[in-house]
Amino acid sequence: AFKRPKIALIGGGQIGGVLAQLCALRELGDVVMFDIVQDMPQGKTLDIAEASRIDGFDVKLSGTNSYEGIAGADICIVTAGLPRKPGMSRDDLLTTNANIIKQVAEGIKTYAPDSFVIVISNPLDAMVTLMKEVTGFPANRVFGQAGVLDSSRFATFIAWELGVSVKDVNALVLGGHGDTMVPLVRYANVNGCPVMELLEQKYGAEKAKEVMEEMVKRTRNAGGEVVALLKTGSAFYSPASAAIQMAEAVIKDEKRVLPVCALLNGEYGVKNLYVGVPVVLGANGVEKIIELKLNEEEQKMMDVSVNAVKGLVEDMKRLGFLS
Ligand code: A3D
Repeated sequence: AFKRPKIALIGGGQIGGVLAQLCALRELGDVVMFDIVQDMPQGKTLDIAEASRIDGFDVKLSGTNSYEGIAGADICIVTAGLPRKPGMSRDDLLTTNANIIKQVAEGIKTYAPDSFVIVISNPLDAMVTLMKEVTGFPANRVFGQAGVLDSSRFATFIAWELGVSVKDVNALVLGGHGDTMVPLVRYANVNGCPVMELLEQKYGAEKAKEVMEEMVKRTRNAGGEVVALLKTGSAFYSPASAAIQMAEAVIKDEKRVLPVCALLNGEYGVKNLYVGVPVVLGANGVEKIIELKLNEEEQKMMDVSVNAVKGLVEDMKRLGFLS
């Protein structure tokens, strides 16, 4: 018989709440929200469910404090863990969040052994690696959200700068989810028109370069910019939207081409490491990794970013989280 997809949200904080609401508004499936805080996920999902008549969605929403509640989930979206505070880097969260992700991974492995897992918790690349190791799931079923958001941020800044609709901007950010991420300037375009050419028309060649450099810098620091303004947490609307786009691609077998933190096996000269790259996302999760030909400068930036991820993985090994 047909059955509705079951979406488990592990972590019912700021991002978790928006995820639940977006799942409902888009009727992606039934939602169960897990959190360790007693009654909170039950309260949040009750609140969202009570808007169903108004918004016109019909899905089941429930909250739970025990992993049994996620039994049989088709897809798990993980936001459990602490967010950054002003002045913190994502890497500062490593030990605290690794302990949390270890527990979460055990819970998923036991109760949702056939699920796809999208990790959002930071430091992203390290937490996805740990999730993969503890669950032992195949790589096509364990991946991370970072690139969809980083790329959307880059596209937003380009749209603002050029005064064009953001709907027409395509921009791709590769690499790890940290200060060394790699916005691909050469491929950025407005409905097929190269962004650099448009910037040169507006400013001349020299100034165009400077303007692009500023946008690249802002993209790399975009998470920190929001943290500095919010003061009590980090971005949560946009990360939720990004993860929902990925979940939808899997649930509806869309074969979307999206930047995803995926396990590389030789692509981009990287073996056995989670890095952000464009992939085809469909009913089998990460169905294909797309390997772009990078020029020398891009490859150099990619190498720096890959080395930063390697450093994180080394730290996790030193701390005993990874073997
Ligand atoms: P927050 O609102 O604090 O929510 C985290 C939730 O996790 C809280 O409700 C906690 O109770 C819960 N939690 C803590 N320990 C456990 C546990 N052991 N099991 C289950 N739940 C637990 O944070 P948030 O929603 O703003 O952010 C969540 C994570 O996403 C953080 O690590 C952020 O750094 C990260 N984040 C990633 C991105 C990316 O693009 C990768 C963007 C923004 C935030």
